[in-house]
Amino acid sequence: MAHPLFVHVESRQWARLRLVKLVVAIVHNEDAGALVDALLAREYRATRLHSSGGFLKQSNATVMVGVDDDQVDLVLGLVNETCHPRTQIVNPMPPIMEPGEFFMPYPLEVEVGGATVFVLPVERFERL
Ligand code: 2BA
Repeated sequence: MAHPLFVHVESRQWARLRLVKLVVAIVHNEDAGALVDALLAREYRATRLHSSGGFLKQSNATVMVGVDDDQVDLVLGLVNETCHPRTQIVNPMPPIMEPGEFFMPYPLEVEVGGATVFVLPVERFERL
């Protein structure tokens, strides 16, 4: 019977199924370069996507890294070292006003990042 951690790849050849995770890190644009460089320096493979935040509607970066299970903490350590929290000022949208009403917009300060990270199980990982 097939072992759950092994897969039959060709006749009489069995390869160990690797337990792989996908680390998805949403980071500040200014930190993304340093994060990708740190990952590549340690020979991790990474993909950087251009993204934007739903709340601030400002550009940020999403970095995807496929790694073996036992490497996840090392990758999270690199995210922690390279991505720093910062505050950003948001100008709130004015509400719908009745005639004679007025709205005094107070800029709002929000803390963004260091990073928002999801770690997902990967069912199958192949480089063909
Ligand atoms: P944004 O959605 O543009 O959010 C930027 C920052 O604004 C957030 O920082 C948080 O401090 C604040 N914020 C977001 N939604 C808010 C709300 N409903 N009320 C008050 N303040 C709010 P972070 O939490 O560090 O998130 C940074 C970026 O990470 C987000 O940019 C978004 O692109 C992503 N993100 C955060 N949480 C997520 C989640 N649960 N799912 C998917 N993406 C997420």
